[in-house]
Amino acid sequence: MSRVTLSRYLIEQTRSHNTPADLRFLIEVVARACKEISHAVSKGALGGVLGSMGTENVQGEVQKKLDVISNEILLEANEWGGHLAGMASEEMDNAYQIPGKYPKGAYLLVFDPLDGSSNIDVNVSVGTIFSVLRCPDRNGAEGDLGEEAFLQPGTEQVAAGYAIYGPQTMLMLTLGDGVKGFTLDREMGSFVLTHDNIRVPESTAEFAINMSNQRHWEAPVKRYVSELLAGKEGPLGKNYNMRWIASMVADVHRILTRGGLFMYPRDAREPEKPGKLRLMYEANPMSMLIEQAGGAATNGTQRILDIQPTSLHQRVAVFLGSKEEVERVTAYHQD
Ligand code: AHM
Ligand code: MG
Repeated sequence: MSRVTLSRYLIEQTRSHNTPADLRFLIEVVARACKEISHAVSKGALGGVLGSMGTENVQGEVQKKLDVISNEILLEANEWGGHLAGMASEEMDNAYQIPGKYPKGAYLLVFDPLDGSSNIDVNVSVGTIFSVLRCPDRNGAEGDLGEEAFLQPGTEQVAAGYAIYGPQTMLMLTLGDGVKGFTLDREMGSFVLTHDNIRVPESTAEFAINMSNQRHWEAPVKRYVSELLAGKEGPLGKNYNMRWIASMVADVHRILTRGGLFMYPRDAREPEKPGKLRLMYEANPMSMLIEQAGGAATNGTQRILDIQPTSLHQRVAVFLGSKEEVERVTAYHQD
């Protein structure tokens, strides 16, 4: 049987679904950058890439060396090809301008270059999350691209995906027509289609949440999780299992593979922030993937993809995964 590489899949999409050639090129370039990041991550201590930079990003988080390296790999790979009007990332305060010497294109790329970076030094899976939007018409305006061009709801994403750097490096991708999974063949250097029709089962008996924050949660989440923990004898009448990798990419990957529910609710630790995870480059791309695989994603009160962003690094509460459980915990917020 002939193998379907990412390149071949994208060319077939161009023919059958009119995927524009520049979008195809964009995804190819992102995938190439992810291969490079995968290589850097896999070297670990041998590459001198572990540990911190001694700097903080815009959100006051300590930057790991690999956060910065991954960010640079993505910027350098994507700035010259003429397919982008701008980029934004977890690691940069403001929108990244395409240097004047390069042509500009129709799309915006938003990414978390290395998600779950607290796990890098302990050799646990991390990943790159990305979201592709169209650049709004600038009516001939010259000059720098402002943050407002990026502030589009998740429903406007034309593509979303992540690369996971684990025992295997995989790329999970949606162009709005289901979710495909590609595994990196390291000898050939190409991503090969290995997971053709990814579906999240509607019901599940597995959930993921950082239980250490329990005392800070809001009442609906406290109620819901206590019911999960009550198991067969409780109101839900079944035993649940729990997993928490503290790498959203790895937790979402498990859910895309065998179902489950992922929760990062808002909590009382920093009441002014509506959650920990970022809307534009974590919650939105993951929600698009999960919905495209038949699951659901809300912030407890509304569909994540419908939220109108007001800033680039905005945070959001996240409940995503198997439909039945997402609907249940969302309904508890309405009670
Ligand atoms: P990061 O982008 O700084 O790596 O933070 C996001 C990560 C997610 O991958 C993960 O789900 C979450 O933070 C874990 O948070 P906690 O350490 O509070 O459990
Ligand atoms: Mg992140």
